[in-house]
Formats: sequence, C-alpha cells, structure tokens
Amino acid sequence: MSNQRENSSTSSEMQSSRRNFFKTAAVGAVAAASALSPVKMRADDPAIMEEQPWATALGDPVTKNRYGLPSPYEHNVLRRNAKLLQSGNWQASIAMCPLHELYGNITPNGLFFSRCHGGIPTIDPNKHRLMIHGLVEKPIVLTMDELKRYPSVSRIHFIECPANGGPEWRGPQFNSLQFARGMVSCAEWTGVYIKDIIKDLGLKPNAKWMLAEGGDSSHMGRTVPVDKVLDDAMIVWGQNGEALRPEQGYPIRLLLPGWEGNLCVKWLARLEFSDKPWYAKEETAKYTALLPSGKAIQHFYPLEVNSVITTPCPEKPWTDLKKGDMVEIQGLAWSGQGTIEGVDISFDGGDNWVEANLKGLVLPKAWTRFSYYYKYEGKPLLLQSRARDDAGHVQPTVNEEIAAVGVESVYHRNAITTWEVTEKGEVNNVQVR
Ligand SMILES: Nc1nc2c(c(=O)[nH]1)N[C@H]1C(S)=C(S)[C@@H](COP(=O)(O)O)O[C@H]1N2
Ligand SMILES: [Mo]
Repeated sequence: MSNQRENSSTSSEMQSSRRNFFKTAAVGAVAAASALSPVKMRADDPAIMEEQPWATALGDPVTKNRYGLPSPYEHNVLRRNAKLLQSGNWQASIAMCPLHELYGNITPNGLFFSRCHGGIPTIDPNKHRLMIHGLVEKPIVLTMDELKRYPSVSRIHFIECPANGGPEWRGPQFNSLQFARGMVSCAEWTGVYIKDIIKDLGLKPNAKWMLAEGGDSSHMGRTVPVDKVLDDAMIVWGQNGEALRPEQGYPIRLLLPGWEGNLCVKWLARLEFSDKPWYAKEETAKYTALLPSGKAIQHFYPLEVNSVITTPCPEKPWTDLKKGDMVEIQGLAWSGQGTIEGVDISFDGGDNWVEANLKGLVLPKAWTRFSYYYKYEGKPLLLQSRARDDAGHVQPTVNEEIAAVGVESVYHRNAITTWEVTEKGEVNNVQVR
C-alpha cells in the first residue's frame, strides 16, 4: 500500500510532504540519533525544496547504453598511469587501480589494475587455443568452447603485482594511495581448476613444474611448482560475471590465488609440464628477492599479508570535517597465505592499537574490507593499519621488514603504511620506521 502511494504521488504532493517534514521534525532528536553531528536541517536548501530538472522530464531511453556506463558525475574514477612505473612506453606499463574510489571487496572490471609487458592484444577467441603438453599422458589442444565444458567454479581472489609498493622501499615516492598501492585488485573469477583437467590428461610422476605462456607479444613465460597447480590453480574466463576484459587476459588467463600477479599469465596459450623449472633451461624471466648480502631468494611466490587505509588517504583527506564529527575509517586487507583474521589501527604511528571491524565477506586470498568508526578531533595523527592472517602472519613495521630483507629488492613489500593526518585534515604518505 505505502509503495503504491509513493509511486502515484505527484511531485507537488512530494514537495508539500517535504515542507511538512521540516515543520514537524524535532531537529534535536534527529541529530542525536544520527552519526553525523550536528545535523543541519537544510530547510533553505533548494536541492530538497525545489524540483530538479531530472524530476520533471523523461530521462534517457533504456536503450541508450547497450553496455552500461557509470554516471558522468563519476568521470574522475579512473585507472591512472605513473611515469615512474613506465618501462619505456605505454604498452609495457601499468594502469593503477583507484583504491580510494571503491566500495566493498570487488573491483569493477573497468577499474581493475592492468600490468602489461607487450600491450593489450585483441584476441579472436575462435582462433585462440590452449595447448597442454609435456609430461602428461594425453597432450591436448583445446578450443575455448571445449575448455568451457569442464565443470566451472567461481572464486573471489585478489591479484597483486609483487612490485606493488616497490618504489617506496627507501621512502614515500607518491603522495597518493592510487600510485603508492594501486597494483592490486580483487574480482570473482569463473573458470576451471587445472587439477580437474589434469584428471583427464594424467600427469607423469616426474612432472614437477608447469610453464605457462601467454599469446601476447611478451608471452610472459612463467614457471610454477606443480604442487600449487594441483592445489588451487585455475584457468579463468569469467570476471565479475562477464567475460574477462582484454586487459585481464581475454579469452583466458591463469590464476594462482595468492601468488605473485606476474605468474597469472594472461591470454593463456600454453601449459607445459616438466621435471625442471624453465629458467634452469632457458632465459625465462623470474622475479626474485635481492638480499643485502647480494644473494637472492629464488622461489618467492606467495604474497604476504598486507593492508592499507583507503579513507582517509591523500586523495580523500579529512579537510571537510569539523571537530566532533563521526567518521568511518576504511581500508582493504589481503593475504596470499590465508584469510584475514583481524586488522588493527593505530593513530600514533604504531605505539597504541585498536581493533577494526571486518566488513562483508571474509575469504581466503581475497580482499577484506575493514572499518573503524572514529570521532574526529582535528589533531595531527599518524594513521596506520596492521593486518593479521590465519596462517599467523602479521604485517611488519618498515624497520622489521628492512632488517629481514634490506632495501635492494623491488618486490614483496608489505610493511605498514602510514598516513600523516595534519591538523587541517590533509593526508600525506609518510614513513614511520
Ligand atoms: N601474457 C601476459 N601475462 C601477464 C602479463 C603480461 O604482460 N603478459 N603481466 C603479468 C603481471 S607482471 C601482472 S602483475 C599481472 C597483472 O594482471 P592484471 O593486468 O590483470 O592486473 O598479469 C601478469 N600476466
Ligand atoms: Mo607484475
């Protein structure tokens, strides 16, 4: 009944009901019940007292966008590219995810970070094949339709480039969340577990490694231990309910949940099983961690527990807040080695900690959103988040991380990030050791 009344009410009825609301509402009671303090009853606000143009004329036809687009008012919500991270040209480059503009735990496909070594190919799925060969009993070449006949699963996982945060080993380089931390995103992936394909093909006992190769100009040959492949590696074709985007590897990519993003070979064309890691045989690239001793850790695949506060951040400061305002601190936490168990927040650069709430889904090897309701006091802060996972890992301080691995490595940086909040509410990327 009440729905029907709403639907049939005329705009003048609606306007008069708004006026009545201002006559009868007990301002004090509303303010007390609200998280916003104090609420201003904007009886003189034309945005509520007058009809807006979009309420008095028909809108666009439903056929306007066959594939929908965000509101034009969201035009600033974009992936962005940093010169510092550009390796020669914009084909071998990276588009960073605007972490500060996201809600929940899923990255919309148009904003998913994208790292490419040879540009984004436009692959005709009818001409794309997946070859699986090497130390298998029955080598096979699959069309995309054949691949999709395997029983599919959908799983939510983040992908992170191990170079995320890599420019900042010696100190902050970007006064920006997007540029400092935007090489990570999270999606629901649909595809098939490789172990289910392997059941058909039969793996030879001496198969210890799998080479994955892409169909793009960089081929991105990567080699991974077979244990991981038989655990949870997937070949995926779906991303958040639609086909993979070209930037993410259309028509198919390899997904190694929780492991370095570079291993998740896009535009996947070939899997070859072998008794040796490929870089022992050829010059196939690999990512390693260079230690202060000059030695390097060679096998370094799973990503560590990590987190960052997304509001506030340099792009979303607290300059509009007044003393006493309640405000939600939010951020994202993830671990390649398990499920996020908790996130602590510090306001004083790590001396004291309070526990944040985990919001929404809390899944293994997936983004987990955390939240803390805070009364803004207009004083300077050193704001930090510290995530813990169920494998017992805790994010290190900058000093702890440097003591363990030095500063020569580009990859796997997961030390605690610090946002300096000034008296005016501006937010800066600083380093607290
Ligand atoms: N074929 C191919 N696969 C690739 C790459 C590439 O350039 N070519 N880049 C890799 C790197 S370094 C990363 S971090 C991830 C990034 O995945 P995304 O672009 O979907 O974010 O893809 C990996 N897979
Ligand atoms: Mo990467």
